[in-house]
Amino acid sequence: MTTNQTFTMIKPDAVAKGYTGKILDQIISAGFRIKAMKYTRLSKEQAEMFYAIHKERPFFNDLVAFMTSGSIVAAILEKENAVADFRKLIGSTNPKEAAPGTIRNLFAESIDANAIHGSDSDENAEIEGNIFFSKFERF
Ligand code: IDP
Ligand code: MG
Repeated sequence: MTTNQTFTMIKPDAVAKGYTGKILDQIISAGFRIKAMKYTRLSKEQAEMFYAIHKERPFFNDLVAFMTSGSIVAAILEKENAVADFRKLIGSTNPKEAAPGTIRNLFAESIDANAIHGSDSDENAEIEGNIFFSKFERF
């Protein structure tokens, strides 16, 4: 099922550097509507649940430590073709490979501290959004 929604997190590196406003501006300018948004901090349990798919990867513990190191901004976004268009807007996982003008190209410095998350499928967008927002928090 295509919902035209995706889920994002502005990661602790970008929030700490004061890029939240600039990143939200890019997202809104690209035509995404904010359906829900929250400034919060992940618990270890939440970060481990969120990234469970990567738990066998060598960087898993570092990833959980990084994602719990500071505040994040979580949001559900809506647009036609949301998942694919948002992945394009944020650019490659490694900012060194991210296309010019993408959010990771502009605001990320390394493959681990890469400024922003974007869901990779409609199914994961639904699962990830549900970790952060109840149905009463989506507008
Ligand atoms: P994505 O965020 O572009 O979907 P994934 O492969 O799903 O990339 O990885 C999830 C997150 O794990 C990345 O955004 C990044 O923060 C971290 N990560 C991915 N690959 C590496 C790596 O090789 N070293 C350290 N961290 C990594
Ligand atoms: Mg991913």
